[in-house]
Amino acid sequence: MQRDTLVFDIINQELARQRRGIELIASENFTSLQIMQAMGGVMTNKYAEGYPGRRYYGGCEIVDQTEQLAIDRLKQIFNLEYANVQPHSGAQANAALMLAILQPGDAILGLDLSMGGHLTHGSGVNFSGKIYKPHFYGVVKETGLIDYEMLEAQARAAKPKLIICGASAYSRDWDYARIRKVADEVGAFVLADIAHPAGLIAKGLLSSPFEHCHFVTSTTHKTLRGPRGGVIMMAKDGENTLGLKDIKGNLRLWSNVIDMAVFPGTQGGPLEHVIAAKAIAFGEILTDEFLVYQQQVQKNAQAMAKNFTDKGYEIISGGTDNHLMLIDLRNKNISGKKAEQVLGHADITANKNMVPYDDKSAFVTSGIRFGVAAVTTRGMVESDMAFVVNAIDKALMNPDDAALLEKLKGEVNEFMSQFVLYPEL
Ligand code: DSN
Repeated sequence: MQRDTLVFDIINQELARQRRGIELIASENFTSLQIMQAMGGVMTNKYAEGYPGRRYYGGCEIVDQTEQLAIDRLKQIFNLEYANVQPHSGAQANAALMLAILQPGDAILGLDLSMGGHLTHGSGVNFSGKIYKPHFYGVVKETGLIDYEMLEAQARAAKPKLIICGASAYSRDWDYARIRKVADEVGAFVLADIAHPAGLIAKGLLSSPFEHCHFVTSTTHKTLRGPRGGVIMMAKDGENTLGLKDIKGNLRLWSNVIDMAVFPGTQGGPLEHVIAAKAIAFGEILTDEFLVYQQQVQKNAQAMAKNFTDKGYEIISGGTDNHLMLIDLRNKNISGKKAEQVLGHADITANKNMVPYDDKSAFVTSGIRFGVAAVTTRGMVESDMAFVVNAIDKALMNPDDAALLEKLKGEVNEFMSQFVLYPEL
């Protein structure tokens, strides 16, 4: 078959874009070459509905090995009793988990999307807000911190079956014990969606949700630096948290119910090429090198936050504990939408984001979100944050100066050339 140079030329353009720009989208990262090789390999050809050792297709004995490795390594990272590595994404992980533990119409309580939450935590445009009855908590206006009192009041009033903690644009650690306490009081389960900070949690740099939350979901491609995908985890697959019996009268474990909710409940054939790549990523996470990486992520985020604060930018909550920060641009007279566009002209990639109590729509927004996981993988250290923040500030202060932005783009490209990305490609 003739090589599709049209598509490969486009892919090469994407490689060039990734190499020359400053990548600050908080949910992105650069995987290792071996992870990408696994994703582009022969395991994409295999159908393997079911789980290792119990599949609906023949010829699964090899992919069983990589899937089992992925499960075992993930269990080792977080000290788990149960892991499902098949969810195609974080949204799929949340959909399966909710299918497993909720009935349609059950009340759920999550962080409001406009306060930093996620679509799958009850938004009206998502399955979670259509199938279940969503209630929300927010952040305190003055501090930008999770409003635990509001969360508790909402939990007592709405009596949700599930309380969800976790966010897409929240830069602080969570008080999982406090959430579990009110959950026990009202008879709710707790789900921690750690998609964003999972890498920091894996290395003990942020509080662990596992001892307090019944269920934990994550993506694998953000701070975990693996392939695009999702996982569902439990520290304890406790029988007594379920109480359901199967047709033979045996107590059913949550692990069985969740496995069934992933396949056949919400997905068909697992992406065994991606699962092999997850296994590699989890092996990388188990190394000391990954601890050094996550420590650098945290240092870079704090250095970036300080540089922004020194220039008069308003970071929601005043700083960051993790890899990201959300900036309210209203005192800088530029919308999130315009800021995203202007930064794009200088090859700096970020995304507009609503800030808590925003007066602008989700399409315009008053805020912008920055994360440092990707630039830290490129090799940046704290001292590099001054260049990055200066470049951002220059662009945002001169949004309509095309010549200045063009010159700045050249400076950004020159700066990024020292941080070599995928030299083998
Ligand atoms: N859309 C992702 C993010 O950017 O945070 C979360 O799914």
